[in-house]
Amino acid sequence: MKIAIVCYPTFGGSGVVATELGIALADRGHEVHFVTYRQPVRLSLLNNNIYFHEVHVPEYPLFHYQPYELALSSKLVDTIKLHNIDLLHVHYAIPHAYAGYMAKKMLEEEGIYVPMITTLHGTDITLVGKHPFYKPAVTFSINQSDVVTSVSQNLKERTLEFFNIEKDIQVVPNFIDKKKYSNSFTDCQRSLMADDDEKIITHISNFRKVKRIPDVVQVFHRIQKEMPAKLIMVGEGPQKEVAERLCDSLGISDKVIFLGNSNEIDRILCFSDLFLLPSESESFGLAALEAMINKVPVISSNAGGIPEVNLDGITGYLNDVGDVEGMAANALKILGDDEVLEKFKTNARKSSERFDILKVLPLYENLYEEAYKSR
Ligand code: GMT
Repeated sequence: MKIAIVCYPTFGGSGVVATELGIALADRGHEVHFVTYRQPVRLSLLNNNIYFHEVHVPEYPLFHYQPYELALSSKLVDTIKLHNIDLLHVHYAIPHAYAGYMAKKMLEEEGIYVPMITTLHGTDITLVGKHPFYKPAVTFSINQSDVVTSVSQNLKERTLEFFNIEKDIQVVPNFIDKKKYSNSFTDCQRSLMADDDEKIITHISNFRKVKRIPDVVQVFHRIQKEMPAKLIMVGEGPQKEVAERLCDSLGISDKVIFLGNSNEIDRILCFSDLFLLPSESESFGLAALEAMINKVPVISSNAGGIPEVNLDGITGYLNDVGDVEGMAANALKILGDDEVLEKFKTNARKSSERFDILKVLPLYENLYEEAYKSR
């Protein structure tokens, strides 16, 4: 099939999922066209089934806000016509489903029918989408999609709760590619980050408020009182400075390493002993899954879809949002005994295989076929 994928090209989970999906589809022989404003961060174009079409938004002084949706829908129309695209898959409802719908309608005027799959990722529903300013347009564009998927059962339920949705929503979870990790765990180079006796605790995110970054620091603060440990903070975002200041005021700055955005997530996770994800809301928690495939147990909140990924007492522990005492106690339960740590590491890796791409990709492919047939 010839598939156009619209996504955010950034380090965020929805962009990562869309990019990895496109790469996997291309490996399976599909022709994949990414349409977005910058080359997605995890995309290398070394595959002759992958194309990238950049959306340009010319600056014009009359506009207080430059009209990205308009430029995107026009680019979609051109790309779909030029490359005879069979199907459009948009990731993150805002504004992609809206722009996709407009492109579909313009193409229909010319007798071209292209089905649209919309994948809901999380904050497009739970945070931004349900805001009254956006809600009517988001509801409309979800209902106008030919197929709607959500990345967890919890996100499906939240979507049905917040919006008046007439469409069936299919749950297609985030995924990892197990075969990429078969040779890992041999050369982790942990000595680059910590002394031999120190445990390494890691957090990776976009440092937005929803991630509850101060809780990460508070949990670590309690852990390092009981055992030698380092905290590695990976990512960039508005709460990074807050975290730096908090580390300073708690006197733990020398034990916390801020690495910024990184393309070497697996290398970092390879030498990590524990992953922290205390989010306020999280539709799935791709970062937790990436930790688990790298044999890293997860201490997380029980928000949103996280319990579908991190299994309490098996791959890590779940606590209520904000319960930093409980999270720290559970972290110490795992880290305090090497045998227990090893058991959790093994469980994390094994459990992550539920989300192997070989299981998830066919779910998308089946939906594509159904949508294509029903044109
Ligand atoms: O985590 C973020 O804030 C980034 C966000 C995104 O849209 O890129 O991630 C969302 O989509 C991911 C991929 O489906 C999910 O794994 C994340 O849980 C979800 N984030 C939230 O719901 C906060």
